[in-house]
Amino acid sequence: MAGKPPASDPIQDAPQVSEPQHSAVGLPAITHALRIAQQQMGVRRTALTLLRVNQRDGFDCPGCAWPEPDKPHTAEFCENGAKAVAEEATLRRVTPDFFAAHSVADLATRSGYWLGQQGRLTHPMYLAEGADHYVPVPWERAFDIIGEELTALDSPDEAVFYTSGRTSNEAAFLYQLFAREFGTNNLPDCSNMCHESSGSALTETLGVGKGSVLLEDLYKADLIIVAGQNPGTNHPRMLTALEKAKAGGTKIISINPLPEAGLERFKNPQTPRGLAGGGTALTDLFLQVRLGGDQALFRALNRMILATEGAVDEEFVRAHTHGFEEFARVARADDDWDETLAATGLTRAEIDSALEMVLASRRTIVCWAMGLTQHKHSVPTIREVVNFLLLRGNIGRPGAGVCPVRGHSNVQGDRTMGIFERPAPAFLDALEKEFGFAPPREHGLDVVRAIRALRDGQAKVFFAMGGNFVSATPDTDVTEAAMRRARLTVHVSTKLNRSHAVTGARALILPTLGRTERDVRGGGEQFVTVEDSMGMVHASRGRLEPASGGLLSEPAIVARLARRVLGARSRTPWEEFEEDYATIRDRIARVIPGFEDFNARVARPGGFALPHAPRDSRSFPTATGKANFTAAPVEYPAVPEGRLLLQTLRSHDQYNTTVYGLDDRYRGIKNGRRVVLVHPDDARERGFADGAYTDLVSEWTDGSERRAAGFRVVHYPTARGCAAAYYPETNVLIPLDHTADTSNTPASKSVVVRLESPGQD
Ligand SMILES: Nc1nc2c(c(=O)[nH]1)N[C@H]1C(S)=C(S)[C@@H](COP(=O)(O)OP(=O)(O)OC[C@H]3O[C@@H](n4cnc5c(=O)[nH]c(N)nc54)[C@H](O)[C@@H]3O)O[C@H]1N2
Ligand SMILES: Nc1nc2c(c(=O)[nH]1)N[C@H]1C(S)=C(S)[C@@H](COP(=O)(O)OP(=O)(O)OC[C@H]3O[C@@H](n4cnc5c(=O)[nH]c(N)nc54)[C@H](O)[C@@H]3O)O[C@H]1N2
Ligand SMILES: [Mo]
Repeated sequence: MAGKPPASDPIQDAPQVSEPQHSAVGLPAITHALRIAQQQMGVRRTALTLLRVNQRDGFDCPGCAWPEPDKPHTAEFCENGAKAVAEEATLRRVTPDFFAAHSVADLATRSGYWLGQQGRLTHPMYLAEGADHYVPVPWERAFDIIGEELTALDSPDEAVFYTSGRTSNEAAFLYQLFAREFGTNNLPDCSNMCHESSGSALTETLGVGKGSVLLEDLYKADLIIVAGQNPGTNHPRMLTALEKAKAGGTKIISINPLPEAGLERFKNPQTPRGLAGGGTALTDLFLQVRLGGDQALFRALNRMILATEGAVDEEFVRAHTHGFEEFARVARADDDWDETLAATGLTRAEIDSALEMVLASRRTIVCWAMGLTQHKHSVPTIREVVNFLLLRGNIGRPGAGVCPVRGHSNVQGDRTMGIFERPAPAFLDALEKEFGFAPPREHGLDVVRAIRALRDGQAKVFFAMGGNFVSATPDTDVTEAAMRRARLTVHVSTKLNRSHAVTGARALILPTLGRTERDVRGGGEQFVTVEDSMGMVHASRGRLEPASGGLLSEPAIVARLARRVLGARSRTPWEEFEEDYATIRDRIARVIPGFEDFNARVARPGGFALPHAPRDSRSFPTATGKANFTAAPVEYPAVPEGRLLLQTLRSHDQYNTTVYGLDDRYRGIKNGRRVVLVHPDDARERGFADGAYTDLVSEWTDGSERRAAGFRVVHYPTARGCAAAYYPETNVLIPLDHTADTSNTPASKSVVVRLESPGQD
């Protein structure tokens, strides 16, 4: 059964596998981070830069969206934050000479890892129609080219303006303002692929699409449930918070098909005990759920709570909620334990133990990430989590609430600033009043719909504020073909990535400043602001010299583009915005609730918290004016005989599509990414020994198949019937139409696949 990976494999994968680890961080993490950082930045710059991360006068870590504690530790960074910083603050450069030496066709054969390793972009670059190479282009000419193509469109809705979640509040606010003055709501963003399901579920049930807890709530909770999240890799500073909560007596349940090392045991690198000792055991109860089994699990807990005398917080339910009777009726009727156990893969005893902990807790928080949001039935799953919390009054009191843990460092802020293809009418009214133009009212395209529009020739200009659209999105072949149909593709980027090599007829790369860099405009030295996962807004100020004198900041790029494209028809003071970001914040303060007196409040150390009605006053701005119970039927993915359910996830050495290295230390994998983790019994049943090679073939309801070739099978203790492999390599397997109901998020965590020996058909 053994085979070799295909010779064309862009990364020379040679995975070596050892036992998965049972604890996270500690000294190896620091050594690993410093090694990567010093390779990119050298010793002096590494020390200077890392000391500024998440400090009050420093910059916001470009890694994850986990909040900063009130008094940051002098080294309030984590291994993966350090890698994110090193990736940006690298001393390597991609200059016009690099583009002269490498044609676009050449770049398209390179791996994402190789492209990212080349360094920071230094000059605006232009690929003319029919040309083989990007050539340097002056900024003003770049804006002219975009202006030409945008003006030539039949309708503003033929343009798409994508955002990735690192963009600051100031840049995001200007960007959506420009798109809407231009005439479209086509503002898809990475959130569409990320926490959109959380936003959809929470807006409908609680009236606010954001989390309802602050950092201090974690320390007050009796019970924290972490479902579908791997904080050891993706939100490492969350482990410090969990450790502190544990020290105060909090219990933790983790729900995951994989036993993730970080949740098992944490060795805090910022304490001597964590560095030298055995660390803290975090998880009290591990529920090894099947992929997509969470809705069934929470429904089972809910019906058991309903059946327990005195377990429901009746006063809260009466005073603050709507729809309880209908929900209780449906949940009580759902009493088929065989189905619950089949859907969850758990035993009755495990669910009983969870219930015991739930009933013993007066204050419960549920944290979640992509394991809950990227399934077909994600929205009803998260609504069931809300039902679970509402039943015992766990919304709007200290130590309790919903905690969707966001990904990109400012993805939540971008949405607050209006990066949304379906803006609320009140937001558009406020824009109209402030800026004196009539914003388009029709909904725009989200990520999946934008790809369809490009594919079908209905969208012709694609503009990206950051990100790596063709690698992050599903159905790689379809998406890349769609992108190649565009008239013009434009990327505002810090680093080279695959989206620069898969272009429309014409293409531009606009290099920009990163978080770590000094931003000096006509009005003096600027700072920007961001909002973390818990709705705290604070300033971020870079100190490093920019990677090149040729860079423009994101706000400056948008302002100049707007002047060129909108010309005299815009009454917005773009020039003033470009020179002094405080003037942008003054406008944000007038348009967006919660930002009153923005400039003064953000000047205070630590920033300020945005209001959150359910958290602050148990008031719920929903259609019913109350928190809504919902009663959806339980769903879980159907897996045909002999097939596995594949989740596509992150390794320890990557940031989304940016690959830092080829190791996934906690999972025992080294020097390779083309691996598929399969339960030993499932692998053996299919004739695959540990170390054998396989193709992954996904099967879709319309009978079509997609193939990702040459993966090494790793026998791994995942839940039965489930498999795991890294994204973005596996995005070729996910059909464009395989999305979550309501939120339209690609269902990247439930892909039906079969294993097939290479060469076998
Ligand atoms: N270092 C680093 N940090 C990051 C990122 C990164 O790539 N690298 N990405 C950032 C971004 S944008 C995001 S959105 C977050 C992502 O953070 P995570 O959501 O932690 O990222 P994933 O790797 O997708 O991991 C999904 C987790 O959910 C589990 N899971 C999968 N399916 C299910 C399920 O059906 N049920 C349950 N209960 N669990 C399931 C998986 O086993 C895994 O532990 O991290 C952010 N931070
Ligand atoms: N199969 C599968 N697909 C997924 C997921 C999954 O779990 N499985 N996860 C989804 C999720 S949660 C997300 S959030 C998306 C991520 O989708 P994106 O946000 O589009 O992708 P990233 O890989 O984070 O983008 C990396 C690029 O951003 C640019 N960049 C970095 N910093 C800056 C900056 O400060 N400014 C600018 N202008 N550019 C910058 C660099 O050029 C870099 O190459 O992927 C989604 N895709
Ligand atoms: Mo994300």
